[in-house]
Amino acid sequence: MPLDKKIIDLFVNVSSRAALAAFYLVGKKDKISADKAAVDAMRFQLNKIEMKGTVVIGEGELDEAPMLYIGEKLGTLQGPNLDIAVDPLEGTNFAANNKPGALSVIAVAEKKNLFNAPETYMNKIASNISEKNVVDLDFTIKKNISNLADYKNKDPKNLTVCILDRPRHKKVIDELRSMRVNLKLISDGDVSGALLVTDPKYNVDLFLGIGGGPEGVLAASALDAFNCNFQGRFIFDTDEDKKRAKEMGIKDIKKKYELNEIIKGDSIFCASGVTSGDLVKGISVENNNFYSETLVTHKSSNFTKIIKQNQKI
Ligand code: VTB
Repeated sequence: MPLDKKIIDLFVNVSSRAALAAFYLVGKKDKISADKAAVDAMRFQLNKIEMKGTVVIGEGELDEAPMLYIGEKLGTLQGPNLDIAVDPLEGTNFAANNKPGALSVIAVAEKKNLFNAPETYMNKIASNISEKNVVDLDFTIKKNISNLADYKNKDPKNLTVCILDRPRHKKVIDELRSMRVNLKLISDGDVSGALLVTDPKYNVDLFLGIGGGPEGVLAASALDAFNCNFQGRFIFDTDEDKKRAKEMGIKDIKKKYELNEIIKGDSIFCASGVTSGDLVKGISVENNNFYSETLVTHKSSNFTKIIKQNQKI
């Protein structure tokens, strides 16, 4: 059953109020407080919504975190049964250091339709090509780039790949450089990194690399509404990770997840800017009002839009 379009505004309110709360701590060099402010605001707003909500992706696992933990029940406990994924402050470093790109992010789907992701790393690939077998997580970098170049009828030197700037990506980055591919190296924030493939105006043809698993699921929720492609494979390095995967019901820990295995059915995704970045502008406050920008998607109504609001604090 599709999610009622009327509830979109409620979730835009959740992410924009969380962004406002984090905004007050932008540039304070205190990512923990900024994150906590966003968590508290998100939780407060979510609890006002008429729904039986369950956090499937949150700030911590089970009893680890006091707030917005996986399994936490939210809302008035009347109304639709919803699964909720949150990243109240995606890019805590950006907020702490007053750098572009901090976001408050939430994704919502009907119960059992949003993947319950463990807090491990995930190897990801995203593009705006919905056909299979053009780019694939299991192809070599070379094959992905040459397929993409053929598909887009572009020279590899005119393709741009977005990837987190991490030592673990050295080999991939070196390979891309040797093919003269343009790089967009990001220091954090791989939810927005993945979303740069959604519109040619961002000039990113492919997103790839290893980042947070929860961030992968959040990005996939939005990419689904843009009819883009995403694949991800969790990385379970330690015995503890493997144990946790088992507890979460993941049988094949090497499985490559397709987009429609991560997010099913209808969904709503909202990402509000805390600081201005590629996707949306950050919060600004004037007198008793605040201005926010939120990237919103609603899968079933093909809705993908940046909602700009000016409202009372
Ligand atoms: C990414 C990014 C996050 O963590 O998932 C990244 O989206 C991955 O972890 O903003 P490492 O920093 O350990 O590489 C963040 O940068 C921070 O949560």
